[in-house]
Amino acid sequence: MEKVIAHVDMDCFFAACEEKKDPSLKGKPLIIGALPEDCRGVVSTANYEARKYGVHSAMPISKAHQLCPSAKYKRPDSIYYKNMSEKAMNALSIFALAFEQVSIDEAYLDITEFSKECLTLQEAARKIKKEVLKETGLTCSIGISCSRYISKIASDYRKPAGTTIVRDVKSFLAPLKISKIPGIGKKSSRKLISYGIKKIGDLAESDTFFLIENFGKSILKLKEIAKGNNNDGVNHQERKRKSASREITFKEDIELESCRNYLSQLSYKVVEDIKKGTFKTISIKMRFEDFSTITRDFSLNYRSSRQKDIIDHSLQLLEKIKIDKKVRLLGVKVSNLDFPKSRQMELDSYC
Ligand code: TTP
Ligand code: MG
Repeated sequence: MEKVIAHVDMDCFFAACEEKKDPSLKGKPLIIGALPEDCRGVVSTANYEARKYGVHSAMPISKAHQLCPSAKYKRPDSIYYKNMSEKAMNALSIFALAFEQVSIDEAYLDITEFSKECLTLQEAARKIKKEVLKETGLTCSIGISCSRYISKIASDYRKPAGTTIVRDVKSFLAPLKISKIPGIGKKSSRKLISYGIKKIGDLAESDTFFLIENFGKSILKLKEIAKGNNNDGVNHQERKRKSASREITFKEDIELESCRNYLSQLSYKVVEDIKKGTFKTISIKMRFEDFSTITRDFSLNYRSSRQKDIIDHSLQLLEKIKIDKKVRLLGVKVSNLDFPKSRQMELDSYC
């Protein structure tokens, strides 16, 4: 492959984040979105156990409740998901010559150079997945091919935690349902099926004049994709890091006052992460024994890169917390980041 494009998509992202936050949710059906008592509203996502009952994204919550009344239902925690997304994207971007995040849980990576450092594309995928798992504790699925469209289709092919490498594009695509092509919505796919075009291979073989007459000229790009003639690359975005954070989940819940002993270790790692960067805002996060979570932050009126500032201010934030519960997780974050030109260039050349 001349150009190697990967599409990475996190597995049942919102549900996986909730399972990470509260591991007791694992292995049982979990539905994120509206709650059944809301009556209205839809499913944002469901974990794979709930999907076995037919529950899927955008389904009315009342229908989901009929199909799977025993599931746990949770409202989305957008701030937490954005934080996890940021961690996943940071982890992914180090492998990419060009990097393009396209939604909260998916990105395109041009890994042409990185793949040369690996013996096989399977090994490249393994390393990327391992890094994402290390940084987020979550799994993702990867599709790799010479084109963004094909890689997007491929990342969905073996979910969850799958890797699909496509070399012979035409024969990979031919047996897939027409709806698998990004850009073909429900309406178009129904119309194509009504003309007997059920599989991507059928579209590839369809008469061009017939297609234009019935679907307009824009279908021709999709026909070219169906024929395997597409090598669109990654639209590179500059990636400026917005925050850096480190957390510890304790093996056994600890007393609140014992948290102070971990600030030095956490802040050291945070400073390592941003290297020569500077920050203005320092935050701490605590999750208690009952899984309730709080965050507190403080903004300096100057830029700092010093570990001591993080320790001093997180200690002050800690001392103001008067909650009589044991602590399960402690996190330290710095945000409002800035990097000197050379460091930004280093980051940019990485991407
Ligand atoms: P997706 O990647 O489409 O779905 P997913 O990550 O939950 O599952 P998969 O393993 O199949 O990739 O979407 C990412 C997140 O976006 C998803 O976890 C929840 C949110 N989302 C909605 O809120 N509404 C929707 O209709 C969809 C499709 C997703
Ligand atoms: Mg996903």
